[in-house]
Amino acid sequence: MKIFRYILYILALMTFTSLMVKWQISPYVFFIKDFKKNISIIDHSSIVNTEELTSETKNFKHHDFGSLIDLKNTKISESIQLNNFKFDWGRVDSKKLQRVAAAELRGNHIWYINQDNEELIWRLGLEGKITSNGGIKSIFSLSNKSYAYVTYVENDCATARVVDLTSMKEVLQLPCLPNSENADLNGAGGGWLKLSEKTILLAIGTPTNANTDHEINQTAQSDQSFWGKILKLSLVNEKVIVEIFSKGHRNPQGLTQIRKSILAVEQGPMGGDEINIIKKGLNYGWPLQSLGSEYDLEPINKSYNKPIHTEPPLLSFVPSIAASNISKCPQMYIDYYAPNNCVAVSSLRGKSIDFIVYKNNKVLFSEKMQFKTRIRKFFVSGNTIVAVTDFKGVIIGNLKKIL
Ligand SMILES: [Ca+2]
Repeated sequence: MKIFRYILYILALMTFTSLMVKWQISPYVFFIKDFKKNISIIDHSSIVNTEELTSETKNFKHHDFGSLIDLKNTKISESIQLNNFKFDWGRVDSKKLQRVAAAELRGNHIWYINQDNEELIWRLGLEGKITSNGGIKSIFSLSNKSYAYVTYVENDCATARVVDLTSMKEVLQLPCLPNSENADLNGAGGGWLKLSEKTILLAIGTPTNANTDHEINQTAQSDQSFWGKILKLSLVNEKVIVEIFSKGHRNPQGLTQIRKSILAVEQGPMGGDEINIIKKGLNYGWPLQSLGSEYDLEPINKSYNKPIHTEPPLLSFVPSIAASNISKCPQMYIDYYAPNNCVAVSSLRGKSIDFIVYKNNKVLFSEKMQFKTRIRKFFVSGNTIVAVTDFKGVIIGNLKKIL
């Protein structure tokens, strides 16, 4: 009889525990529900996860480049429904924010710098030379120094350089683009990924909208050119050493690491944006191969074996979304779909953040969060996403389970 009562007691306890876990029922459930109704601002405590943050600009000699936007107390005005989640978000406006070159989360603030920031352009000695959509494309650090990847036009030469922002000396000078009059420096890439304190991958594009046979596009296949490559920059004895990591890239604007894989997004021509899994020494095909077409709709070769072997993308976007950035997915989304992998991609033309779930180089499905503004960069911290738009301020929101 005693044992029977004991079993009954255990069963009751198990049922209560599983209800608490599954439906998150607690003795305070009714109180919490009422309380939540009144909250319409972002719970900013989840933004601040300083352990995840690495400041690329902490070594700026002058800390007055760029601007800060306060994300605290952002009002939630919108909600996006996904299959099992919702994303409640709001927007903070900023009149000064345009097309950003770099941004980073700093606690409750986001720091950003526009691509045409006058002060930095002046310090770089490039005033009056930021034409053909040029400007600062990215800022990153190696050891205790910050660097800028900047594109510009000087005496009909469209080109790019990497500059040490402490000494203002260039550590990498790219050659003039051939037939520079066809350059569109929006296509110069700029995605980067820190591999270690002193090593970084920096993605350089082939900046033109001309057809695949144009000399600018052809540089992507040349081992003698840094255009159209993902480069590995290493700081060795205070000197930056540059080597080619992978080739055949068109306009790679974002790089990230998911588990042990390096993933990059690049913009294609008319259709054919790509997510690629980047491995050292491989050829990602541009301009020999693309699932998009020329802008005049002439087809581009679809074979990965002819004329030479090139790597197929993990996923291609047709039509183009103008993929702008790539990062990990929010934590509860990762957990929900584990053991599969998840990567998030933002877009300018598509005005979206897509979650792409894949396994063993195969995409299983994707879910889209549709916004109304072009998204240039985004950050994922826990279940919070902060997204920097073009000209329309900053989006901040939290992913929640619907159930
Ligand atoms: Ca490709």
